[in-house]
Amino acid sequence: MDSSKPAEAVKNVVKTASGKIADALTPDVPGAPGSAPPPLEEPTTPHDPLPPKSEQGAPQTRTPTGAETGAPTIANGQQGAYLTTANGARLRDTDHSLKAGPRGPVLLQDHHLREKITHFDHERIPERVVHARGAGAHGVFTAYGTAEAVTRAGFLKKGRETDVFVRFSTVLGSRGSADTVRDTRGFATKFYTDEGTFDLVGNNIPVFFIQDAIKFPDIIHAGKPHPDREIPQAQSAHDTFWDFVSLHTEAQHHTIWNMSDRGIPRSYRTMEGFGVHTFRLVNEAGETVLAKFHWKPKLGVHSLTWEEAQLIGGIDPDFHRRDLYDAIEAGAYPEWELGIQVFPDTPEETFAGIDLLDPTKIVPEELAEVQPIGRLVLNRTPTNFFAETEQVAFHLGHLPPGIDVTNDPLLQGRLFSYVDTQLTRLGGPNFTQIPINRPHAAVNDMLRDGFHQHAVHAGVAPYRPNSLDGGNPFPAGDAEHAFVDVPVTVAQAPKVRANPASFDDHYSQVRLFWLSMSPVEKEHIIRAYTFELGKCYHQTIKERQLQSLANIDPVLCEQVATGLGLPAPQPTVPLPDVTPSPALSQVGREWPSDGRMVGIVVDPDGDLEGVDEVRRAVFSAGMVPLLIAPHGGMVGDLPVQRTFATGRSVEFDAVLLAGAPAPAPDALPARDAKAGTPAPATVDPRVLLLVEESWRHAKAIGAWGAGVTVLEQAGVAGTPGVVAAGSGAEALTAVQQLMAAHRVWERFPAAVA
Ligand code: HDE
Repeated sequence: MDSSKPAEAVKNVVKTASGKIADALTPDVPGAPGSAPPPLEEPTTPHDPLPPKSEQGAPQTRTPTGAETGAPTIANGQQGAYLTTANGARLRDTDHSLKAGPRGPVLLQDHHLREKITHFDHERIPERVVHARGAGAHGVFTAYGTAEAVTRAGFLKKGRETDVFVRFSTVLGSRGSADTVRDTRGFATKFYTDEGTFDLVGNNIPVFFIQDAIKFPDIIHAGKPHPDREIPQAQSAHDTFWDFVSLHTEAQHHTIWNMSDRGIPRSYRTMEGFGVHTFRLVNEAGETVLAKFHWKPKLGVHSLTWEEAQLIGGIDPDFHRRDLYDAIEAGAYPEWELGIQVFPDTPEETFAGIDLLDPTKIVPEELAEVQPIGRLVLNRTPTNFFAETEQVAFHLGHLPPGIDVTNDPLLQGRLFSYVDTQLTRLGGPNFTQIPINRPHAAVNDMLRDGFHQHAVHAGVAPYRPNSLDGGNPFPAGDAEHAFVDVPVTVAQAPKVRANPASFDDHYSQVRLFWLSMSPVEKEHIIRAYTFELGKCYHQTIKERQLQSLANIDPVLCEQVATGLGLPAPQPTVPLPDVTPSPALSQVGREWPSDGRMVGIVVDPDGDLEGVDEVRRAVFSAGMVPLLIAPHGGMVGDLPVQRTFATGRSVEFDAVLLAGAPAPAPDALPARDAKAGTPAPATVDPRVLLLVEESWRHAKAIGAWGAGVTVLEQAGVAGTPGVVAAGSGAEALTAVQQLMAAHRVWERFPAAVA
């Protein structure tokens, strides 16, 4: 067999071993591990490594100093058909250690055993101290050219395309924690520009808990699990978190965002992103403006419900990373527009009375429009999680010419922290030479040696000035696009440990956020505070946080106090008269449904032809159909992705009922808790649960044919967002229209205005 054609070789083995079924079970539904279906028998004919899956990308093969090598990206991976040592010597056996006889002791001379075990012993590196849990993807950024007037950054010139790598993350949890916890999400983007790498290291929430970086260890120690019992994992619902934020009231603005639906995104694809700080942009003429960066998702901002988030935490803790990878594999590429709010660079560094250096404040979009400057498309998943997502190292100081920092004291501390943390995490100072971090620009930095040095520097004079290396490297001027720190005038002032007085307003924008929410979003916020504070042990901490809520809004405070069984305190600050910002609400607009998951309940005795048509129509509409059947394998000619026993409503954005399947043989309470107590129903109890949960989470539900009777048995027929249609096509069209608003909001009653 020709070993240069590995995919072909494996395909042949698969065909003969498992025939038609293997092909049919892995149709267009994303998520198959490996680039070819595995054969039943262990393959024994040597061939080269399988190619990566078609949707997988990898860092370009650049040298450590940024030069293109022209080698394909798979050259970074394993080579050849045969098992070798780390030094390339071929091995005959890796299953037995070298022993003094089959029953004898293992010999110290077994270099292969020692290499294998020693390397394994050192596979782990320290996880990130924050943002440990994350998922990344490759993509491309295309500039509109609309920022050319305000910045000379080359990658923002019209039509320029720049490779990017984006890493999304939660903040508090460990590397193995669940994706759907209530938390802030990181949104860090590495632009490999030809003028040096630009890292935009942002979050999905536009404000931060603290105004000065020196408080970062405090807020993180408060949010992380308690140091004695190390619980709770990846949660803010505990005493130390609420102890800190109720005492340190500048955290209240970020906290209300976390308690809102923004704290539990539906998907990374449905998150906004924010640079948070104000940056300074410089154009060709040396003129400056202040600016804030925003990412706007093509699919709009959507969130889970708290109940969904909790269920998914157990059912599919990898929900967000799976969603990201599956969407890319399905061709529903996640997309955002990058936008900027632009402000005049005045000595006061304020806009409409808002201090632009205070990272606990936003500038409402109604006051300063977000102007789109480019489009980000994520179109390739990583080939190797560790090499790419784990080893990627972001740093706020990775700035191209045209983008500079401001004196925001939070930003200033971050400029120190990111390089510092990589020294420990990535084991030395050469982390920019790791493939995912290699710049796509020529590097000539005079930094030398250190652990894991990959460059082979020539010359004898890594210093300036020199004559021995002919004077190289030379300083660049404006013509060569040098990064020049903007010569901002620093106002004369005493050296102090203090904040500007404007930083003392901790409540007005929290109130602004609250008043900008729709009634249903307010309900969710009330429930979130009640849940989180309800999890606190100490009454004093709840009372102290209620005081902060009283300073935000009396209705919010009263409602949460009622849930906690405590009296609502009076405000201690005057409640400001603020103008709401409708742009902050997620409700009321319509968005595309690309890459959404549609569950289709199938009855093996029902309309299978109709199911096949609907399944195809879901694919053509850019969504992913998952068939839910009484048993796995095939139903007729259709492959099943979920069974009544393995599926759960929270995986789906909408549900279609193609039949009324009778209780399956495994609908036994003894075997599947979801089967519940046997009921007189003629429909499988797991299907009824699916419909009830989908209804409770305000998802669109459609049915046709016998499926309509399920709606009746579940008691949801005729309610908003529940469609009894004449055909599968009709049901799908109606459900897709409903999905545009994300949820059937009328189903959430609201007690507050
Ligand atoms: Fe970070 N932050 N941060 N942060 N941050 C880190 O860097 C830090 C802050 C953000 O996917 C660490 O490589 C300080 C704000 C993201 O790899 C560390 C302060 C914002 C990520 C660090 C902040 C962020 C990090 C941990 C207070 C939004 C994940 C590992 C001044 C604008 C990046 C690492 C990734 C990661 C320090 C506050 C975003 C320790 C000192 C504000 C998205 O260096």
